[in-house]
Order: sequence, then C-alpha cells, then structure tokens
Amino acid sequence: MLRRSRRLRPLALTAIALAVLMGVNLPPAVAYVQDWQYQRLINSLEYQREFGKWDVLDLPVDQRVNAIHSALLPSGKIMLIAGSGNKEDMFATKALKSLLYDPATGESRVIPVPDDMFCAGQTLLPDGRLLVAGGTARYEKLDGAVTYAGGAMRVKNENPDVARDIPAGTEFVSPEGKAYRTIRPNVVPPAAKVATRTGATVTAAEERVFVEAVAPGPQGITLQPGLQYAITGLDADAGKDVYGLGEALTLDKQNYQGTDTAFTFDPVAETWTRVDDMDFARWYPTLTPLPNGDVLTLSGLDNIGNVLNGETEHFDPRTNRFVEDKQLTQYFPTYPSVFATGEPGRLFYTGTNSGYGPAEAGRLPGFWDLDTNVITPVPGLRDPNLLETGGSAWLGPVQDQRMVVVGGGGIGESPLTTGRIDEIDLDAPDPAFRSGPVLPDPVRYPNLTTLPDDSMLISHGSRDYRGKGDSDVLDAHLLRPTAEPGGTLVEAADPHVGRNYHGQAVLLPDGRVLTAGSDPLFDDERNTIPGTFEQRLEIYSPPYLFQGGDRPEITAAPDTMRRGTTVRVETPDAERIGKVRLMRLMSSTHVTAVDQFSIAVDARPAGPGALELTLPPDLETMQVGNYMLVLVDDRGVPSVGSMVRVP
Ligand SMILES: [Cu+2]
Repeated sequence: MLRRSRRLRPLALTAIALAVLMGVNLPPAVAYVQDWQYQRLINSLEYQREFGKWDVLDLPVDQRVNAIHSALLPSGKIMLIAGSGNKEDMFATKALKSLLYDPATGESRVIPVPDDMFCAGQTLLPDGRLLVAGGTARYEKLDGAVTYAGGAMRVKNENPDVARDIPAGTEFVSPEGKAYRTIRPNVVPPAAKVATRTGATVTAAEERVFVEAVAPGPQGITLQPGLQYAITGLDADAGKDVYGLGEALTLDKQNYQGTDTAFTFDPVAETWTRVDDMDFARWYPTLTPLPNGDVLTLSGLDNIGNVLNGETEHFDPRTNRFVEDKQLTQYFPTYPSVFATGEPGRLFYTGTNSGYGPAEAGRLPGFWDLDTNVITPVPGLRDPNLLETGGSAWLGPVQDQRMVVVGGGGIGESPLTTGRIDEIDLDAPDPAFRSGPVLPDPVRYPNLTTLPDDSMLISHGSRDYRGKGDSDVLDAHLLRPTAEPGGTLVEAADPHVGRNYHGQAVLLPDGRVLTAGSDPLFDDERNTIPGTFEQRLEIYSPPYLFQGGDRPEITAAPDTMRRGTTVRVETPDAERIGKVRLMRLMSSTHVTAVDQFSIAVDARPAGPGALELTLPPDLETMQVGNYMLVLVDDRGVPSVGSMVRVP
C-alpha cells in the first residue's frame, strides 16, 4: 500500500492543527493521532476490501521458535522448522526444534527434530510426508575466529571386503606427528574389486571428511597436501587398508558445513523418521519435485563447507533412497530456483538463488535438459547480476507457463538491490524475459505466494543484505496475471512485522497466507546492536475475504483425483463458480519455494448443487502430489480448500 506517510499526509496536517490548538507537546501528539487514524483506516471494511488485512499472532512464549522453513501439510497444519535456528548455543546443546501449528484452531506443539535441519531443503512427497534433506553439521567460523586449523581429509579404504566406520573423534596423525580429528561420524565403503583374467584389481574407496587439529593455533597448520595420515588405534593390518590423505589444513575462515542426513515428517503420526542418507552433505540445497513425484536434490555446501560441484541426487519416495545421478552435473549456487516445466525432461532455472557461490558460475537463467545435461540460457532479464536473494514463481496457473523473477540483490553483502519483476513465457517459440512492473522499493528476500484467485502476494524483504541499516520493506503488493508482461501490480495492506533473511510465507487452506521468520544482522540503523530473530507469525487475509456475502462452499469432493478423469464435486454454489484451481501444498525457505504452483481445472455444472471437473491428462500439468481443491466464485472469492491427492 502507500507508505504511511503518503497516505496519511492530510490526516497528519489535521493532527498538527489540533495539537497546536490544544497546546500539547507536538511530536508525540502527532504520532498518537496519526497512529489512531492509521489504525482506524486499516481496520475499516472499505480499506480491507481493497487491500486486505494483516494480523500478528503472538504464540505463548514456550511455543515461539526461530522458523527457518515452513510447509503446509495434508492435515492442514503448518510445519515450521527451526533446528538450531541460527543460534550456535542451541546447536551446541542440541536444542533442535520444530513447531506444528494448526491455523484452524490456533493451537501449536513443539516437536524436537533429530538432527539440525537449520538450512536444509524440503518438499512434500506424494504420500503426504514432508521430506527434509541436509542441514547444519557445523556453524561457520569467520576469519580470525578459527582457533583449531581445519580442512579436508580424504579417508581411503583399500579393503574390498569391509566398510570402515569413522566415528566422530577419529584421530589422524601425520608423519611428523601432527594430530587431527573428525567431528561427524562417517563410513568409508569397501574398495571396488574388479575381476581380471590374471586376478583382480582393487580401487580404494574414498570419503572426504572434515578434520580439525587437536592442538590449537599455528602449530596445527599443515600446508602440504597429499601427506598420508595414520588412524590412531588401528592395528598394523587394518592401518594398511585405511588411512587419510590430507589436504591443506589451515586457520582460514571455515564455512557452514552440511549434513547428509534426511528425514520425513508423517502428518498423521506427527513424528520424524530418518530415511536414507544422501551421498553428499548439503547445506542450502534445493529440493525440486518432479512431475512423477520423485525429487531432485541440488546444490548446497558440502561437509567441508564448499559449494557442491554439480553433484545431483534423485530421491525415490517409494524406496526412500537417494541415488546420485551422474549424468546431471550442472553447477548451481546454493538454493537455486529450479522448477519442473510443462515439457517432459526439461527444468527451468530462473537464476535466483540464496547464499553461496562465485559470481561467474551457475548464474545464468535457462532451460536444463535432463537428457543431455545441457543448460540453454535465456536472454532479456533486467539486472541479471542481481539474482541472489530474489524470488521466482509461476504467474497464474502452471498451464500458462508464465514465470516471474522478483527482486534480488548483488552477490554476498553487495548493497545493490532491484525491484524488477520480469516475466518469461516458457511456451513461447523463443523464450525470453520481458520487462514487467517494478516494485516501488528495491528488495531482497521477497516472499511470493500464489493465491487461489491467481494473484500473487509479494510481501516483505529488505532493501539491503539481511535488513542492514534498518532496511526492512514493510510493504506488500498483489501481482495480477493480466496480459501485460509480468502482470499488473496493485497495492496491498502493509505487514506490521518486517521479514528479511530466513523469512517464509505459505498459503493456508482457508485462503490466507502465513508468514514467519526473519533474521536481521542488526536491530538498529547504525548496525551496532546484534539482530534479534523474529519469532512472531503474521497472517495476511487477502481482499477476497472482505467482499461480503457467503464464500463458495465444497460440501463433498473426492480426496483422490486422477489425471484425465472427470470427477463430481458437490457445492451449493455451482452456478456462480468462476474458476477451479488445484493449489499444490507448498513449502518455503530462504526465498525458495520451487514446489509452489496451481493447476487450472475445467468445470461445468452437473445438475443442481454439483460441478463436474475434467482433470488435465498430462503428467507435466497434473503432477503427482498433494493439493487443495479450491472453487473460486465469479467475484474472485475462494472456497476453503479441500485436500486432494493426485497419485
Ligand atoms: Cu540459512
């Protein structure tokens, strides 16, 4: 909406005049009257019909968590994952949390998580479980803060018959007697043995693990790579088979390190279960669901703290296993926005991402062909150097194949930020970005949420990196998918709570939007007071909830819908339904929400009190997964969503 100052200018003048007349202390009086008038304005029905309304939720103190990840579950509840919540003391004491929040009742429950899922990847699986992969193995240590030299040790196993456990604390000793130890448990698989005509060749297996020096300070530094390290406590025979080859071990800055563990949350039992480990540790990975329900696991920082070099894993929800796809080796910065498209075997990378990676690699938006592993770049995007911490989402239903890129900034702590909204039609003969509207404030970390009436809520974010300089953008807009490139931008009510880094937004079954999390570096304009994690939730009620009259209602609908079939849905509002949408249950973290989309469904009246829906026949549209069926009336007012599974 209009900045408070702009919209309230006439009101403020009245307030000043009144205060002068009454002879009171001017600034507080103006502020008081302004605030009173502002509250009266935003709580008026006329205002809410046009701009919607934000409500801050204050959960009980013991229910407040540092939400990093949000996901809507088929139970209608929201899973908010904190893990250690970017608090190193919580990490150290293993105070690792998630919060299950029920927006229908307002009730919530803290559920401990079994490993630190802080900055993992997540998406909902076809059977309704939430998959969470990766997370934090170790917090970063900045330049000057590293007291124990560290780096990578390649642990070799030449024995083809047995795997070797490398427990946390395993000690490696160099020829000159310097000792290093591991901090996470590892397993080195058996060596590979291939029979030949004359016998067999054995190729040693290798696991690259992080070690740090036992001795503090410079005496722990070993710059020479390739030294062979013996493992303390092994007998001579075993020691021949298993040993370390050290890389440079230094006091340089140490990045956050990822875990290779993965878990699912069962929305019925409401419990976390460990599944197969990934082949690679990942911190800041993207989990892109594929139309058949499988999940691609992309990018992230590995167990040493380096961005993965394109290693891509495929998760099969039937076997609960990750398998590396050695054909797919594209390098992406962390949290890349990679989406399944309407064409089989073709993904689209918008270029937005969040976190880590050099300027020159994996930054160009383009189509990724999974058969050839080739990325074909697309032209036309404004501010192509400002894609970090930007948002990407489908504009309108997924059949339209219109994608928008919103906001973003330069790499790392660059002060550059953009408010551009550019659109690309992926179905066009020569797809290229076209310039759309521009947000009044340039913004990093904008939350994009697709609503059932096809408009998109663009909310929050900050002008500068992690809200620096008190730069939160307390602003929201609705982007409507008109024929204009990038749609038409209209104002929405201002949120009360700022959200920058580590913020999220998810669509709720009742058509509202829940927002959570924010992790500013500083709390003040001068960047002197360390930032406080924002634990309040805030819910947006879009204008369609203030149009008066009854919302359309679904009285009966199947809970399973198959591609290409017709189904009957009972509703007393059949005659006034304007459109029908299947809204994919979404998850959100670090401006990344690649599993969010809606499907337009053809509907026609089927006798009194019923609609007949014709479901899209193709897998790329009607993707396997969990959705909400929403009926939207001819005024744009949606029903409450009815949970549907597409098998
Ligand atoms: Cu993070």
